Amino acid sequence: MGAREYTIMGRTGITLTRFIIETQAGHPAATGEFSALLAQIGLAGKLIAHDLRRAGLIQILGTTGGVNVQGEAANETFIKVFQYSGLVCALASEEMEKPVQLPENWPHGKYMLLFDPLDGSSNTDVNMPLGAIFSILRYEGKGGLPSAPELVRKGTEQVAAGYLMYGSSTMLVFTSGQSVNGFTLDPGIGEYLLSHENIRMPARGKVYAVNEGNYHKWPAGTRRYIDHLKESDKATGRPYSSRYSGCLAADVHRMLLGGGIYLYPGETDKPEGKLRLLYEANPLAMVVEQAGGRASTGTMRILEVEPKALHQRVPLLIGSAEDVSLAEEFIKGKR
Ligand code: AFP
Repeated sequence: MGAREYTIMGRTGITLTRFIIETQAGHPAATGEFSALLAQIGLAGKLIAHDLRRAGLIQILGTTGGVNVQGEAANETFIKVFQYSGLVCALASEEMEKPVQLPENWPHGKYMLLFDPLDGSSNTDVNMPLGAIFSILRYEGKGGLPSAPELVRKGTEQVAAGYLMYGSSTMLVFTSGQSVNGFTLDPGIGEYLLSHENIRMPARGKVYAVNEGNYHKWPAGTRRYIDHLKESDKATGRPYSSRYSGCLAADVHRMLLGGGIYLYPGETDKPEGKLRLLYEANPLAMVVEQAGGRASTGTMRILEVEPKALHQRVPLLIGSAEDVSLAEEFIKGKR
């Protein structure tokens, strides 16, 4: 049976481990490296979720807190899980200016992992959802470890991407380019169970997510689009509802399941917006596209943006295909 013919049907409730084994069985040429990498991401998620459950107790227990202490801890967890795993040849974090120095005389795999270890970190203090976002690329170089510029690759070159979400449950959602599947951690048994199989986004939603406090800094087209969503029109389901958590992964997760649009546009004082192309926009764009949605800068597909730097920022519109297309029309001045 060829890889293309192999699909997992009706498997809700199976463990992540079994899902990985079965998916790998559909790819006879697979070495198992990729499967192990996904399993390790699941492990990082469990360790971070465990830490976050205690975050609210940190002050009570007198543990020293600092700026973004949970973000640094989550970053350390990712590094510990992968640095000596032998599964990656590069590791780069949104939290660190340069890629992690991997041990030279140690086995390494062919994958490069880029991650945002704690997305929405300021939500920690107020017990709101948090996330982590990851992008996986394959290194085609001949031996040795890739240099930092070799990690700067277009979104279309990603082989897999996904996010972890720490909300009322911990979830792992990812795609390796064929479908998007979501797993929910059962804390009782410490296993991720397939809870959202082959996620497909509605073509349109009824919800928008944006930091509206920045309204007066947005380009005119973006302002007009948001004004449009607030108008009343039964035929097009307006006004839309507004929901914004301050955690990109959580907001995109909402759109993935129920439809709608998330925006972080460019602003007068930061024309490229806030979000990072390689750590946030590209991986979420891959997930959303695989679920039938779209991700755009306002004028072009996110996955086709030619990156120039590891920490480059980009304006982001992401969500249901028809919502993103309409937003683009406003931004391009066609409406
Ligand atoms: P942090 O991870 O630094 O807290 O930033 C979170 C984030 O990148 C994304 O998750 C949010 O959607 C966005 O920033 C929130 O930014 P604003 O506070 O400017 O709305």
